Amino acid sequence: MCCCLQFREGQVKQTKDSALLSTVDLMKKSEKKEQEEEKGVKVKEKKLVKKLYPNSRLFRKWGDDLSEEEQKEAEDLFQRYGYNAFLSDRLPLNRDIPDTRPPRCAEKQYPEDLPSLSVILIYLDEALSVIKRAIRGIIDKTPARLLREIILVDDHSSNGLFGIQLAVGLKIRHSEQLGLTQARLTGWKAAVGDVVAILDAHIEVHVQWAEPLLARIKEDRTVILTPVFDKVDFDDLIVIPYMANADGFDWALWCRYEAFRPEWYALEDESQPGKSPSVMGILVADRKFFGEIGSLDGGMKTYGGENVELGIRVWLCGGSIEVIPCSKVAHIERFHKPYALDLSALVRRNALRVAEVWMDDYKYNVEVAWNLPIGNHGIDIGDVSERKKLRERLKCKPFQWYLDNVYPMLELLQDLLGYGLINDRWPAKCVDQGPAPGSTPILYGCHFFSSQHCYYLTDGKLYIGGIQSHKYSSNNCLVDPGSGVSPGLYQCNLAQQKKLHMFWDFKQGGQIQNRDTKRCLEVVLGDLYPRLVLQQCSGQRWTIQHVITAQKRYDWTVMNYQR
Ligand SMILES: [Mn+2]
Repeated sequence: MCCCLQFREGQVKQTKDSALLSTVDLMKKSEKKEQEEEKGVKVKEKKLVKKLYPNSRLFRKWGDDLSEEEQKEAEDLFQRYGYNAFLSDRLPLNRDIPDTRPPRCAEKQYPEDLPSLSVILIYLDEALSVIKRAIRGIIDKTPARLLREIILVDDHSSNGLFGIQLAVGLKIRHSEQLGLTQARLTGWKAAVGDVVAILDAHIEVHVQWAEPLLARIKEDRTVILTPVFDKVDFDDLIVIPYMANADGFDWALWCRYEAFRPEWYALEDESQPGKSPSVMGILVADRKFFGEIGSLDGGMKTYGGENVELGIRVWLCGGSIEVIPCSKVAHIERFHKPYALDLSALVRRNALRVAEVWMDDYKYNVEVAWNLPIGNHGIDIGDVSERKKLRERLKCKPFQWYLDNVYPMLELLQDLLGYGLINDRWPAKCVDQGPAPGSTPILYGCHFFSSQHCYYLTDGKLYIGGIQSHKYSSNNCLVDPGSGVSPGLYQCNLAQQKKLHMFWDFKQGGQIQNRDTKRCLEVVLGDLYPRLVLQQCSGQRWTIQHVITAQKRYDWTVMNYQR
């Protein structure tokens, strides 16, 4: 999938069925045993092999018994693909993977007469055995009467299209690298089945993955679906079961797992489809409906944002998004991705594009999340006029409707007066949340990362170290502990409960003074370096990077109240 599972893994609840996890292990052991039996009864001496790559992530829990030659080959392939292609080359293409669906899924009956399916596998620099295993699984686990074709879309890999033979299907190669969104669009345009499943090529489908998807789309062609991913570890390729979650995002538009709405949990049946604000990137849709609702934004570059754009658009313009727990796909989480190393600049650009077209005045939240000046970010987002016309043509609802009805957990960030880096008379030093986990903010060389992003609110709170996008998350508030010279940083809700001194007076270019204790946040020269302290105000002045003017705040608030 497109998005950033590895960045947001903390969100995921995993089931701990070690029996399932050890399947591949058993498989490996039995293979090894056979090899040894072939070689006769000679008892092999266990040789100690030198570890050539003690720091490589590949060998952390795998590869102890490889020769030096094999280690070299495995490491080379790992550097190239971001996963263990060496092991993949040695596993059967039809290896068994555990059935990780909720138990009730196996009892479900699906109609015989279902729409036909085109499976689109997009890839860039993928190991041949990984692609072949994906194809083999799709052919083995999709009823032949339903599988119309498999389409491979190669986004200009350096290793070419290989010699894969497809009985039913197509191979398409981009003549230059166009990015994930374009690769998905290329596959969709070429497809002829009733339904398209647009997947990554580093996946293995589970048993009966297609039927629940096709049955749901047969019921309602305006629903765009996503299967549930299991994680395949990049090093030992073991399948780790993930439970179903909704797919959400933060205001920077990084994707993240999200709880379903309360109605889903009330069903007490984890095999039921759940509504979702967005998709992670891979998707299943009625082929024609997908076109009617504007497919994907072809102006997206390389990576990121297109999944959120799809989610918002589908909900606002007459469709909906669901996660289907009975359809599972195991997905290799790469250690590193083949696209550009600095993905964040691309995600930022794409996120601003989504904001401009779909978020009305809430687009400012995306600018705040990326620490850009409101209404003046200066970043080229390409031409969005066609997407704006599409929004009009489809008569889509305002973004407020999405916030109210689809993703009410998004925090609205309405009460900001200023945000960004805070610094004082040492221009190269900034207020920083300090070593985590800790509760003492410090002065540190300005590096512009989120540990130095500060937010000053209308009620006098001052957050340090980033701002949360969701109502269930807590920010960290600057407090005056009342004694000592060190300022403190506490979760705002705890600070509020404990009635800590957490409200500050601050105007651009002025002092930062606590309302209760009247002490000021100031800098003193320590023995070696300047230190951040609380003390009797001496008139030290501070500036915050971006100020939200009264006029802008007024527009923004009025806009929100009007709806
Ligand atoms: Mn992927």
